[in-house]
Amino acid sequence: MEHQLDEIESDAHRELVAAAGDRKQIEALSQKYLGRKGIITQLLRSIASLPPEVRPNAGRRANEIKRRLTAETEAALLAAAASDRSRANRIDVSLPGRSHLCAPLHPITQISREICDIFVRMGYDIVEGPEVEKDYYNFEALNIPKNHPARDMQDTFFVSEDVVLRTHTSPLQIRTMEKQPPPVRIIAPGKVFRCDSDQTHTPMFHQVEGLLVDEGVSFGDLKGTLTAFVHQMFDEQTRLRFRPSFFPFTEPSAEVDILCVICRGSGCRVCKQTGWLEILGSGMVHPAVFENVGYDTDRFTGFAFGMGVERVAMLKYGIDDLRRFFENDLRFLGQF
Ligand code: 2NL
Repeated sequence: MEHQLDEIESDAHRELVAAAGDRKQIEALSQKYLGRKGIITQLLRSIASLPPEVRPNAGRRANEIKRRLTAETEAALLAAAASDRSRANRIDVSLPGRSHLCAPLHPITQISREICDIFVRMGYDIVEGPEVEKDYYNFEALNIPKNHPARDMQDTFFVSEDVVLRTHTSPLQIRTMEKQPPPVRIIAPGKVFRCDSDQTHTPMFHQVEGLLVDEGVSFGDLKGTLTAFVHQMFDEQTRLRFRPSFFPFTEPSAEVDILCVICRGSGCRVCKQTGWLEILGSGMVHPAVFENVGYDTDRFTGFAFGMGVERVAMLKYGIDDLRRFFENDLRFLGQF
């Protein structure tokens, strides 16, 4: 009897292992061994007719086997259900992939980043800040007095008497200088606002300004830095010239022209027959600006510059109408 029980258990175990993952087969095996007419069930019934001295042992063994096989069958059914589920969730790697429509960055964003990257490689830090500014940071601190034409209602969006939409990103540079002593090497990109709208002006445009302050900074440093910038932004062969100019916040001031990228200097409609295109304004920081932020003007000098991103983008890509950047025509924007 005991030998018979061992054999039944090992047979059932072997068959269950072979049926792994197949729910129908496992259920059939459960019936075959544990069902109402199953082998183990019948065996348990037959124990009653055994001689009394072997009955307890045989009964215990048979019940043990029944318990073990029941547990094994349940485990096999659970495993089969789990593998059914994972088969249903299986990924068909032969299916064609779904393509994603990936938009390029707006050309203004691309050019703004390209300008900043050139200065970041020279060791400048990027600073960003509020588009709504106090009159003080936008004008007063920059040596633009109360009666200056730049403050005219025609140029500035006023939020209240002493709050404006910034007309340049210089307020960020004033705020930075207020917070830290020299040396300062920063680049300030962002949106700026002027109350002006026609063929060549939009009420909002983008600017990048730069500022460097340290001991012994000269106009030669300004020329070298801006020449390196133009050569990286356009190409190494691009010729440039520094033309005297005026800004209230720099002295001396210079505007930088590049040789016309369209006619190469011979004169055309784009350069208005001058052969040159203005790309940025610059100068040595006015001592009055340094005094406003508490910098020692005997010890420190610096240069600053500013450029319109739309203008640089138009020159670089040969775009003739500023409004293209704001129409959101994907056929135009997708070209960059
Ligand atoms: C232009 C000219 C310029 C500056 C911006 C500046 C900033 C500080 C002090 C002194 Cl905090 N200057 N910025 C200097 C010269 C020119 O921009 O044509 N921008 C579009």
